[in-house]
Amino acid sequence: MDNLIARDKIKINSNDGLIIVDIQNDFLTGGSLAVTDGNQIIEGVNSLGLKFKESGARVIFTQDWHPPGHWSFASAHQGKNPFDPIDKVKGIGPILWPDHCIQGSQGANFHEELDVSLAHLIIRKGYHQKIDSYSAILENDGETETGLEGYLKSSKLNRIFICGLALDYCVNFSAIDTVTKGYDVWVVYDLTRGISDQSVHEAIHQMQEAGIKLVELSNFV
Ligand code: VGL
Ligand code: ZN
Repeated sequence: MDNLIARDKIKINSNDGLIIVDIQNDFLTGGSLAVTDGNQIIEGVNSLGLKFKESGARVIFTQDWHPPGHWSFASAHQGKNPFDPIDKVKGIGPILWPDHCIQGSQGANFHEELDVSLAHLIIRKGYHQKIDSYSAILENDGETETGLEGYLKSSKLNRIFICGLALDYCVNFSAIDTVTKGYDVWVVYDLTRGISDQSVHEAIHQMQEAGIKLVELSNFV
């Protein structure tokens, strides 16, 4: 892994944005879709977020925000179990999930140690009953926009850093969409954790192919 991390020293400027993806109770210890060791990134995310804010850059949080009975939940499909693959349903998949991040629930709240006061923007996604949204930019139907792109554009950002959960889903899809929109995209690897080793492996490969760079907290000066 070490040889995939860029060695660049990064000085944050006012055209930079940090997207902090889905650090919500359901993705953390005790949550319904807990990501292994997810809690370990919180302290570093807070310190990087502060660095961005103090450097005049933008800090954006995303929040997975599903209505009860959302179609990404296995419980909404007869005979399906969490983590079953699903295809052929536009806007959903490739995986069905346990119920998680239900609007207004404790599981959907940000972790209490996450410094959400750093936020310039909080973007909620996945709130259409029949469309999932792994990406912070485009929902899984490939056409419904979250609105984040307009914000990036009007804030004149050109370099976007991404951290949070989960590396193999929402971080990966957000990074791919952002680079596709023409931004210079960096994933802060040690401030992410993934759901499964196999899909993390695939996600890293995809990100490399797409020209997304990996860095670590220690790259920031
Ligand atoms: C996520 C699965 C379902 C994520 C969200 O934040 O990566 N994964 N919903
Ligand atoms: Zn979700």
